[in-house]
Amino acid sequence: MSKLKEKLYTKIQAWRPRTAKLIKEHGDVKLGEVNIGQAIGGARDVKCLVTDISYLDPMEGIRFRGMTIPEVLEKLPKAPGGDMPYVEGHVYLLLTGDIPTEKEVAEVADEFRKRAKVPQYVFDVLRAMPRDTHPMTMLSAAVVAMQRESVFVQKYNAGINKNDYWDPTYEDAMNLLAQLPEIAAYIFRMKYRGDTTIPSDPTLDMGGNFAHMMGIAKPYDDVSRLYFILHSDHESGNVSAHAGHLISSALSDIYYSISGMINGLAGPLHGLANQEVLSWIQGVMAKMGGKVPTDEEMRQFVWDTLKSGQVIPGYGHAVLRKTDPRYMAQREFCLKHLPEDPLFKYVDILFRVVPPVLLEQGKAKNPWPNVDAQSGVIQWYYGVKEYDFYTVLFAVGRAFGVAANIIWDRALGYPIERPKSVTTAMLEEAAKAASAAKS
Ligand code: NMX
Ligand code: MLT
Repeated sequence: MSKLKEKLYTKIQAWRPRTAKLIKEHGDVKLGEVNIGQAIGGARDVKCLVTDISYLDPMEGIRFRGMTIPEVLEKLPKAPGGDMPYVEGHVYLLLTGDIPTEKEVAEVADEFRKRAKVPQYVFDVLRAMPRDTHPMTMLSAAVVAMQRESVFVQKYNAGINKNDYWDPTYEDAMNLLAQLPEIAAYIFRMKYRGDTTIPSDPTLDMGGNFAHMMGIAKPYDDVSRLYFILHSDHESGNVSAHAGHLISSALSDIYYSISGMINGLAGPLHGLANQEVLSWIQGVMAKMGGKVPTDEEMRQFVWDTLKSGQVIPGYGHAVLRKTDPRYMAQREFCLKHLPEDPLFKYVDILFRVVPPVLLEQGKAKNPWPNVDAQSGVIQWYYGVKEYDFYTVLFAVGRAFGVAANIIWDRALGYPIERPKSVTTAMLEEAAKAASAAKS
């Protein structure tokens, strides 16, 4: 057993009695009530999911294992010569809740290295797809094609004890995570760089190797590390994390679950917003003939978009009620590395202009930018101008968090998810009864 898996098992054993006690002794304690608005309105604020991997406070933003983004970026061991932590260290943190030592990071890197070989048939599947297929479709297909590799399925069919489900789930998760960056880079080079794919370099860490396989020089290794860490998790209720959890609750293996996670992320209201931001800004640039607009010109453009019945991509959030700290972390990177970039200047103007416009319009509950408003600029600057690809980068990062959640779901024996639905007539009945009680 690897050191990480051993440590995880110790943590799981210590955690299980807490969950068991809550269910057994306090299962009927109320966390809140559900009203009609929530039942129709996408279950906003309904507290019915449990995760300890991350928590999203509306005002503060995400904490991974109790740590804010600046704390995570400061405390995790860093790749030599870089400013950003190893992705491998972040995986250790997500899984165990502890900051790893350099040695522990090296052990995780070694574990990933041993699992990194992507089966040839995955590349064959990708190559058989029409080249103009969206890269998210390719990624999802590649992941689900690998389902035949599932250790969980083999063990399940052999009659494994429920208590041990987490073990083959860990095996599947670590195998998939080790291979996902290469699959993503392969899609990129095959689709957008004339099919000149670059073999993996096993001497590099995950971020460094991803930059190498993308064919992009430093500091893109740091960009990749930052990107994968920032996108890794956003508690359980967002579409991608929830999709992964939901699918895996049926004991579908990690390949089915992560493929489903990718499909959820591919919607324009969720992860695809990062490509929408870029295509939208390109539209502004074309209208402006490339010149940087004044605040007033940009304001007009934002209003035109709203008046045509579209959303402003990269702004708003279902939970956050302030600027997303993931936006701020990327903004800081831009201010350091690309302050004069014309696209960054556009994004900077939007940061000033969009929130007051959304406030004036009065619909969006959160007028501030989310993670997707800033991320494409960095990719564009380092040469990844094919913005269809941006959500693939989000997906690789998100897989680290969702996989950690799924391993813990299996360790704590979370059951199949099955909320109850009602009919419109039942809601009308409930509304009538409430009105009668009031009068
Ligand atoms: N531009 C225009 N209108 C907006 C925006 C926006 N950025 N954000 C919310 N609204 C509207 C929303 O469409 C809704 O309108 P209506 O009443 O006509 O249906 C109204 O404001 C109330 O919505 P909220 O309750 O504030 O937001 P909700 O929780 O329903 O949705 C998002 C959250 C993120 C889907 C929404 O803010 C949005 O569509 N943003 C733009 C797309 C985006 O950036 N998505 C990425 C989110 C982060 N991620 O990576 O997943
Ligand atoms: C995410 O990272 O999943 C998004 O910010 C969406 C969300 O949390 O609702």
